[in-house]
Amino acid sequence: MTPKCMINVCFLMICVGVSRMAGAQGQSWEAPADRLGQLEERDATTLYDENRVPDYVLPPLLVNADGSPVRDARQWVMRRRPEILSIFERFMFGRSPIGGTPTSSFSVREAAGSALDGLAKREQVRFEFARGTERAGMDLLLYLPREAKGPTPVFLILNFGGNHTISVDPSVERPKWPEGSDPGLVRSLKSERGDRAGRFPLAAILGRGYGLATVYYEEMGPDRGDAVSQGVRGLFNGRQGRDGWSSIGAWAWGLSRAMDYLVANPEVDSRRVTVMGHSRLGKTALWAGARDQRFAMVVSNCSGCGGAALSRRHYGETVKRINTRFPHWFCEKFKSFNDDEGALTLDQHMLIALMAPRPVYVVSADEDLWADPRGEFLSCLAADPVYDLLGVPGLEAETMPGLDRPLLKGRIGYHVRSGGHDLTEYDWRRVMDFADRHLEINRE
Ligand code: GTR
Repeated sequence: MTPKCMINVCFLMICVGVSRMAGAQGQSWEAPADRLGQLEERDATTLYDENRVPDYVLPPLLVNADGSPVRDARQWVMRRRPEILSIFERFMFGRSPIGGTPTSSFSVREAAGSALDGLAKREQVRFEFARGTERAGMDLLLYLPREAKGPTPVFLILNFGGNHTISVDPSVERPKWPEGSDPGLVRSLKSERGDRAGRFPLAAILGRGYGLATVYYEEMGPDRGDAVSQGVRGLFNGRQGRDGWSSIGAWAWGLSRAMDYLVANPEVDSRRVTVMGHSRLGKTALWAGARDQRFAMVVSNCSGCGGAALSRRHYGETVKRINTRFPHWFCEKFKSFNDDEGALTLDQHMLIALMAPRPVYVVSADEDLWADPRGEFLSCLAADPVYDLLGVPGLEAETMPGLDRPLLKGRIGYHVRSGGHDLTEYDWRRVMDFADRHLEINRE
């Protein structure tokens, strides 16, 4: 172990210790005992006891692959950052795409001057992706505040059930699937208009001067292991290797295509587009933000294992569990680490660090122990030295804050919210507080 590594490990160990002490004084979050008890009873094979978290050593962020230290911002940008991005590509999310880029075009199918009872303007945009004779596509729904005085900052977020589920707006189109598609295999065929409206508090978002753009994730590639030949990955069928792009890779690629459109839309403030996602789509938002630096800010909501949480902690969902249940989310090579996360030259603090110096916000939930709230916080903490190196404030605290006590000051923001695995209006409001501050939104 290099001396730098030792320092990192000791630092983390001290932090964990201090955080427990602070918790005893009621200031710092501790996993709720009743929830812990429930989970341990339900599933004894999963580690939920903080005292049993193994000792681990995180791969150093500021040491190059050849062992030399990263001395300044320039070395980070020119050398270490590309090195880390490439490690994530090769071992986790896969390269996307292999063997040429598909063409991507978009057309505005509908532009309505008024929607949502006069609160918004609405656009629906169709994307076509082509490679040779193969075709794929996706639909983007954009709401902008109707009274916007200039280009609007926008949140771009994938949705789980179809664009028609995010509000009861009757004019939003359902995704189109080939005649006879099986509703058992396609989530959006079963979902109803407005089903997921609770996760998209549009009045609050638009009322604060933000726009919202969304795409149904499975249009880019069905969320199934047997669907590699469908969606955008289908454009490269037969060309997948062990590091060929994963489903998350495909979804993240789609987010960048959506960004191409937002950049081209003069009503959007394209220098203030935040990519955001919940759960598996939080993992996707992190990967999209790492790959595409046009995203000014990145938000991970309850992303857990493979997202913001440190894999080496083994707490809650593990690499093996996620690779077994969702083998298509990551590339084949990631499975080699099922029983040995320690052999990985990456951990998730490095994914957070790839956002630097841009603002990144991580949300955990009190009862969502499967996603390891503490592991998400420690990941933010371990990413902090890169922000420091780049001369901007990172995480403002060294111990976990209390429940519902957001950390908004530095460019790494964090909160752990009351309740379970979800994306709530409380989360949105804190994320907007953070965005107001760090994207320097001028409301005059
Ligand atoms: C869970 C999975 C998590 C999380 C979640 C989701 O079952 O274990 O990693 O991503 O699904 O995306 O809903």
